[in-house]
Amino acid sequence: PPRRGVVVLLSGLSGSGKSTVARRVAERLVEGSDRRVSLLDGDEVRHVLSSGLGFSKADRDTNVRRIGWVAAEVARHGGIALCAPIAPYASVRAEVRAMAEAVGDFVLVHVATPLEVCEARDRKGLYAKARAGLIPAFTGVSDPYEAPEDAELVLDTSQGPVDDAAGAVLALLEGRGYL
Ligand code: GGZ
Repeated sequence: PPRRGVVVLLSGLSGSGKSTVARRVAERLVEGSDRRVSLLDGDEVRHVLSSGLGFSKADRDTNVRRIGWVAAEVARHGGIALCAPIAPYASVRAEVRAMAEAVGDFVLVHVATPLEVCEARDRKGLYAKARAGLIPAFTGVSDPYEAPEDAELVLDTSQGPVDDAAGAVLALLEGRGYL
C-alpha cells in the first residue's frame, strides 16, 4: 500500500539556513529512499506560485497558505513535501498543520539560528538594507517572527554542519516510519 505522505515545514528567519537544510534533506531522500519528494523553496514559490505578493501580513499568510495547500496535495498522494518559507505567523502555520494532518502527517522544524548569526552572515545584503530602512517590514528587524511553540524539531545551523541539521530531520522522519 502507498505510504502516508508528510509535509515538512521549515520555518525561520532569512539566512537561517532553511533552504540549505531542505535541499540537503531532499537530496538525501532522493538518493537513499524510494519516496517521492517535492521541494517548495522560498525563491521559486515567490516567483511562480506567489508572484505579485509582497510582505504584508496578509500577503505572507496568503503565500504560506498556498505553499501549505500544494504541500498537502503532495502528501495526499503519498509524497514528502519539504517547504522552506519564513512562515513568521503561528496562526497560518497552524492552518498548514491542519491541512496536512487532514491528508497525512505534519512536521514543523524551527530553524532557530539566532538573528545575530543570520545578520552576520547577511549573504544577500538584505539585513544591511533593512537596517538602513531600505526594506520595510523585514522579518526580525522591523517585522515580527513568532517563534514556534509547537515545533517537532528545533535546529540551529550555527551549531554544526548542514549535514548534521539535515540528519536530524531525516532521523525524525525515520523515527516516524517514513524512510
Ligand atoms: C523578509 C524578505 C523581505 C521582507 C524580501 N522580510 O533570504 P531570502 O530573502 O532569500 O529569504 C527572504 C524571502 C522571504 O520570503 P518568504 O516567502 O519565505 O516569506 S514569508 O514566509 O514571510 O512569506 C528574503 C526575501 O524573501 N525578503 N523582503 N520584508 N524577507
